[in-house]
Amino acid sequence: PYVGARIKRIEDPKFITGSARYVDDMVVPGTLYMAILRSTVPHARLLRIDYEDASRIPGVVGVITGLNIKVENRPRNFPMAKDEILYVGQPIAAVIAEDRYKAYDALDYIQVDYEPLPTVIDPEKALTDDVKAVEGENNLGYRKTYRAGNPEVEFSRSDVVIETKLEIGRVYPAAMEPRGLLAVYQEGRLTVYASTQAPHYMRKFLLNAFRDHVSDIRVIQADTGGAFGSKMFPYPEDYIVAYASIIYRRPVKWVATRREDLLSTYHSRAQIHRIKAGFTRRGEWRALIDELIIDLGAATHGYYLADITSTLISGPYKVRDILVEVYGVRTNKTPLDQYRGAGRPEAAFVYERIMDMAADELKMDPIEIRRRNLVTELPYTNPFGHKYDSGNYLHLLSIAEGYYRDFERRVEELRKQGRRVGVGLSFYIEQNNFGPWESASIRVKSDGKILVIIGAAPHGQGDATAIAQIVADELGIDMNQVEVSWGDTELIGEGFGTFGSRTLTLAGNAALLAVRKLKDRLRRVGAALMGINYEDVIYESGYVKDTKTGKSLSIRDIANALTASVGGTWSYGVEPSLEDSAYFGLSNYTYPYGSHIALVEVTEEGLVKVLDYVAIDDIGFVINPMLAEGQVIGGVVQGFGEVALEEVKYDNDGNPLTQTFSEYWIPSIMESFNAKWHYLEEGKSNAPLPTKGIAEGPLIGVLPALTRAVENAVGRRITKIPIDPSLLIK
Ligand code: MCN
Ligand code: MO
Repeated sequence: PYVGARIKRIEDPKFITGSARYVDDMVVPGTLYMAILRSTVPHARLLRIDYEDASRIPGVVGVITGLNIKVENRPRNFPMAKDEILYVGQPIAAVIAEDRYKAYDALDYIQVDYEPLPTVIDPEKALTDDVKAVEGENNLGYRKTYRAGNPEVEFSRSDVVIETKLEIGRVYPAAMEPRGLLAVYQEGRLTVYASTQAPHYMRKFLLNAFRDHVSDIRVIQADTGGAFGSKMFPYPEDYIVAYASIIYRRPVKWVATRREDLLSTYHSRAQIHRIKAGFTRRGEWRALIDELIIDLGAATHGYYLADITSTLISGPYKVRDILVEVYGVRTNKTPLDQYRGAGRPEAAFVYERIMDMAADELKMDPIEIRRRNLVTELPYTNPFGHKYDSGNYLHLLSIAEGYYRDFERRVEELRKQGRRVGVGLSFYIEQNNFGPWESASIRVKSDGKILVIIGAAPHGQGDATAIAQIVADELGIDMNQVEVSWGDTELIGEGFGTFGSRTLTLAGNAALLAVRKLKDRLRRVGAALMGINYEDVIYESGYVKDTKTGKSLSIRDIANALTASVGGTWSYGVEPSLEDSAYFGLSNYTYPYGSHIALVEVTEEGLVKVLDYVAIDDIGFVINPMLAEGQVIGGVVQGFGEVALEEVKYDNDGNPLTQTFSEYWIPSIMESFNAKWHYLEEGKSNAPLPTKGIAEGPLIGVLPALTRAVENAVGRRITKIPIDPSLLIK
C-alpha cells in the first residue's frame, strides 16, 4: 500500500526544474501593470491627490484614487485612503500603465497633500486613548472577557504566584513568493489568477464587491510560492487590481515587490500577556488571570486570533479557573491577521512559559511539573469549551522524557567544556481542521487515468501526493495513474482552501468518499457493459469482475468502451458517467498534541545555534510520514526565526524600520537545522481515515521549547520573543 509510505512529492518536478508558473510568469497579451502609491506617513489627514503629471506620462493608461468598498472590520477607507491615512504602506493611489517600469516611475509624479496627525504605535499606550490611531474611533477596537470558574478564590489557595509580562513579537509571514494577481476582464466576466490559498473564498469576496460590474468571477490559483496563512483574507490590492481590469477592460497585473510585501502583507502575533498564575507547592496549576493586549494595527479584523489564544490558554493542562481579559487595540501599523498557527503558538508560548517559570520557582523538574498537570482523561472539555478529542498525553510525555534526559546529559558534558548550552522542552495542544467541510471530485478520463480535484488549495504542503496515495490504495491501482488537481473555482463546485491544517483530513477524506462512490459506479457501469447483474459484480484492484464467470473489465476498458466511437447510438443502458463528488466535514475540531525538545548553544557573540532537536507528535493516522516530517522540519526553522531573529519594528513615530530582508531577518541556511520527527498514532480522529493535521503544530511547539533552551543556556529569564540579543551576549 501507498498509505503510510514515505513517497516523494509528485508536485515537485516542475518546481525544481523551474517550470512552475507563478502569477508573475503568466503572460496575457495586452496586460497592463499596476503600481501602488503607498503612504509614507503613519497617520495624516489626506487633503488632496494631484495626479495630473503622472497621467500625462507616456504609457500611463490611468490613475485610480479614492476607491472605497465596504468590507467588514477593514478601515473606513478601504482599499484606498481617501480622507485619512492610517499606516505606512496603506494604498493611496494606483497607476495603471503599459509596463511595470512606467507604472512605478509614474508614482513619483503624484502629489499628495496631507496634514500629519499624531501617531500611536505602542499598544499599551494606545489603551489610554490619549492619541487616536483612527480619528473618531476608540483605540480599543475589540474587548472580550473569558471567565471560567473562580480564579480569585483559587489564588488564595495557591502557595506560589507567578506574575510577569510576556510578549510575542510582531512578525511578517514571509512567503517566498510575494502576493500578486492578474485580473483578466472579458465582456462582463472576470478571470483572476492569484497567489492565494483560498480561490473560492477570493471569488466570494471579489464578487461581493463587483457584482454590479461583472456577472461572474473565476479565480484560478497560480502556482503559489507559500502563504503561511497570509494569502487568504481580502487585501486592498485584490480589489484594486480587479477594479482596474473592469474599468479599463484590459488584463491588469500587480505583483508586490519584497518591500511592498513586507509593509502590506498583514502582520501577525503581536500579543502582550500580563499574567498571574497560581500554583500549589506540589506544582498543581490552580488559577490564571491574563490581560491579553493584541496590537491589531490600523484595522480590527485580526481580533479573532485573540479569541483562539484565550480559549486555549490552559493548553493541555487541567487548570480550570481562568480569567482572560482581551484588549484589541488599534495602532498606526499594518493590520494584523493570521500566520501559521494563528493564535495557538501565542497560547503555547504563554502556558509553557508559565510551566517553566513555575518549575523554576518550585525547584521542580520540568517534566514532573507537566506530568502533574496534564489532562489524563479524554475526551476532555476545556474551560472554554474546546473538546480535546483523543490521545494519551502522558504516554507522549514519557517518550519526550527519554529525549529530554539524553539532552540533559549532553548539556552537562558540554558545560564541562565551558560551552553555553541549554535544554528546553514544550508540551502543546493544537486545534485544527477548521471546517466546515471540504470537497473532492473524481473522474475517469477516456484513457482510464484518474483525475481527482479537491476544493482545498495547497501551496507547498504536498497534499496532492498524499491524496494520490489514498486514492490509488482505495482503487488498488498504480499511483502514477492518479492525478490530483485544484485551485480553480470552475474546476470544482465549491470548496474552501488550504488553512488550519485541514487539507489532508478534510479534502483527503472527501477524496476517499468520492472514490468509494466511483467504485460503486464502476460496478454498475461495468455490469451494464457486460450485460450482467450489478449484484454479480465486484470491484477489485482496478477491475470489475463477474463473480460467476471470472470475466473482468479494467477501469480503462470501461472508460474506453464508453467513449469508443464518435457517432453511433446510446446503447449502454446506464448513464455513461465515470464521475463522482463527495463532501467531508467533522462535527468537532481535531486536537493533536505534541512535545518538542531542543538542545541549543549560545555563542559568545550571542548567536543561537540549535545542536539537536526532536519533535514528537500524535496526529492520529499518518498518510505520508515524509510529508508530515517535512512540515515539522520547515515549521521548526520558521519558529526559530520567531524566537531568535524576526520582528517587524517601528520607531516611535510610526516609521517601519524593517523594510527589507536586511532588516527583517528570516532564517537562512546558516541557521537551519534538521529537526528529527517521532510520531505516535494513538489520538485518532473520527474521519474514515482517522487523521489529524500536522502543518501548524511545529510552529506551536517550537516557540516555548527554544525559548526555554536559550533561557537554560544563558541563565536569564526570558519573557519576550524574539529574544533581546543583549540577554545573549556573554
Ligand atoms: N499529512 C499526512 N498525514 C497526516 C496529516 C498530514 O501525511 N495525518 C501530510 C499531508 O499530506 C500534507 C502535510 O502533511 O502533505 C500537511 O497536511 P495538513 O496537516 O493537512 O495541513 P494543510 O495541508 O492544510 O496545510 C496548511 C498549513 C497551514 S494552515 C500553514 S499556515 C502553512 C503550512 O500548512 N503554510 C505553508 N505549511 C506550509 N508549508 C509550505 N510549504 N507553505 C506554506 O505556505
Ligand atoms: Mo494557516
